[in-house]
Amino acid sequence: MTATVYGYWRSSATWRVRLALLLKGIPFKVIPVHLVHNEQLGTDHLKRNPMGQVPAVHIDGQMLTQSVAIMEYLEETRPNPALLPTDPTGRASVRQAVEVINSGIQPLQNLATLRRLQSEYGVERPHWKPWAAHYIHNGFQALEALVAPNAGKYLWKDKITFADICLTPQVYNAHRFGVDMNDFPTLNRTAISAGELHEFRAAHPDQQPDAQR
Ligand SMILES: N[C@@H](CCC(=O)N[C@@H](CS)C(=O)NCC(=O)O)C(=O)O
Repeated sequence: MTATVYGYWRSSATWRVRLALLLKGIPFKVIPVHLVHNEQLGTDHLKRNPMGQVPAVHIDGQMLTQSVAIMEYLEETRPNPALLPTDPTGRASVRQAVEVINSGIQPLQNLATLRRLQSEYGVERPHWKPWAAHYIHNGFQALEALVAPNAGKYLWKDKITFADICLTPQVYNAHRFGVDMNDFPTLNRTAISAGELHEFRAAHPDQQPDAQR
């Protein structure tokens, strides 16, 4: 069955879902939802995702939202190849890395957050970049300390997991917002390794049909 991903080329949460689908070999098509044009807030999309965000994924006859919940669903319904370690400690470690990014960094530099800074508090666009860079830098400092003891070629030993899936788009945003990745040697090294895999190359925003260069 072909899944449908409603997403935006440069959305980090959409990128996570693309990666999980590609790594598990699940066919999917993409329906672009243009975030800058506010299509995420249109009536049709709010029916798919009442948060007014991307992604939303139609799979197995249902609409799912929240990229981490979608990855967990895919892992439970299509366990091979596994994207979580088998042991509880390893799984907790990977999920811990996921949450640092998913709840500790990404929401603080999301478009709606930055727009509200401006509309409600008068924080103009030139200040968005240092705002976002601050939260990425803080989160990456914690993440580097958490993952370094268990990292191998990738964040969890030599195995691609949800942690790499979440890290890759966040590193892309780090570059966009001017964060120096040399401050985070493990994150930088493992993100470069993962980026060499063909699934990671195919999931890159520049390869998406709605990419704007
Ligand atoms: N926790 C959500 C976050 C989704 C999210 O923040 N999506 C962003 C793009 S990465 C979005 O739709 N932003 C629209 C906006 O800020 O207006 C998930 O993981 O799916």
